[in-house]
Amino acid sequence: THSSISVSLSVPLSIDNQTLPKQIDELSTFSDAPDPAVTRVLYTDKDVLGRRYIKNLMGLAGLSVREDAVGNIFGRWDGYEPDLPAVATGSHIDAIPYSGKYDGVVGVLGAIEAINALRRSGFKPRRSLEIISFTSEEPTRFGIGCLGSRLLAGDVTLAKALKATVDGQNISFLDAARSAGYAQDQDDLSSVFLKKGTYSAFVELHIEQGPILEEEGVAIGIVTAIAAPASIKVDFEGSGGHAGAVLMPKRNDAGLAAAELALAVERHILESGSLDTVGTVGILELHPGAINSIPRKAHLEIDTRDIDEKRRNTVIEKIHQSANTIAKNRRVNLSEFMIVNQDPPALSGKSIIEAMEVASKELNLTHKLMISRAYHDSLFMARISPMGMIFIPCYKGYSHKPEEYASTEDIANGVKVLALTLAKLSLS
Ligand code: HGY
Ligand code: MN
Ligand code: MN
Ligand code: MN
Repeated sequence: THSSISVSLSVPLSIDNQTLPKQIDELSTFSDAPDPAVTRVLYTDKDVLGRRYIKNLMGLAGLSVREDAVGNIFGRWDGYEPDLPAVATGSHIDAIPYSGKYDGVVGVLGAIEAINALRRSGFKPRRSLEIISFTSEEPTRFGIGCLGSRLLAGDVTLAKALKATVDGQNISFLDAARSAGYAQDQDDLSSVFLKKGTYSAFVELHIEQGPILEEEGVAIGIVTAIAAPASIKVDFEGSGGHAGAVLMPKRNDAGLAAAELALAVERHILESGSLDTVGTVGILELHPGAINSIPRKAHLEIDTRDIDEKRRNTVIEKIHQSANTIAKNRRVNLSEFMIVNQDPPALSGKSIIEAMEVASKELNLTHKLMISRAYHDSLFMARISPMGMIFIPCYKGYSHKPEEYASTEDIANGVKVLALTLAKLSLS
């Protein structure tokens, strides 16, 4: 098995602890939010600057760089048996509004540094090593997370849906992609689909986005499964009217319907009886949004996840029932109840878990098996290749906010485990 592969390096792995943190800081300057927050949304000019930055570093690392129709970026180090399925790694550099500078970035810049460290140690890959910087891991612009990796995994429905998808400013997906230099010569996105067997393994390095590793003083998390995410878009519509003149019995307030549904989401989540069931109403917009005008339209978006898919689906059914009941009781119209995605969880590949455990042991790093409550591109890469994830601690588990932080030492540990794991998988 992979784990028995011993990697003989002419010099021990060493991580450049000066350059990597500087690169993380530099990449974070390509942002539409003031420091220390980062906002880098798909296909915006800041995203394009970030992409250029990554492609340049991939080139400097001696990788051959290519991009697909939606802007997934690939940097490849050819092995001495280049026709074998390659070993892939990677993550994302897009950042949701007012978030931090480590989510995703550690798995892209860290992967490039892992390749540099392997080169410096005299390693020669048998299977090629390929770094992927995935397009739009975050749902911010077009409402669907992991858009790039879903397409790589061959999501036919999504490829079709994207031809009719627009963002909040009514810009179509294809026009947005073209404004960033992609999807030039075609609108058939199936060219993005990867052939089965393209990769023999996919490994992603990521901050934990939770407090466990830091609290327990463990250096490395080895992910065994990724929770099942789902997202729902809901619109309520009422007749609105004057906040002073319309008496309460005459109202059908869309805003109150949305507020009641948000609380119903919390109730249905807690009813599941498991701490692994979570739910969030992260978007709640009232229209027209004037203090003295009764909301005639309310738009809310619900994110709910669980490591147990059945339990999560039960919550979704209850939310749908509540939306109908609330609409009836409040005499508003439930004009939209759309399940945007309802994905199964993913399990990590046994052999990949073993390789990561042995690499952590060889590096004398404490490590533990754990689940990922956040979703990642790995969730979809698991559909086309055995997958594994390496977690490193982050400050108080903070993520998706400017206080997100991972220490240089923790990042270096993660990069070393990634480098050694990639080397083992490449020689397997
Ligand atoms: O929301 C998530 O789980 C991921 O960080 N986009
Ligand atoms: Mn994220
Ligand atoms: Mn992420
Ligand atoms: Mn809507």
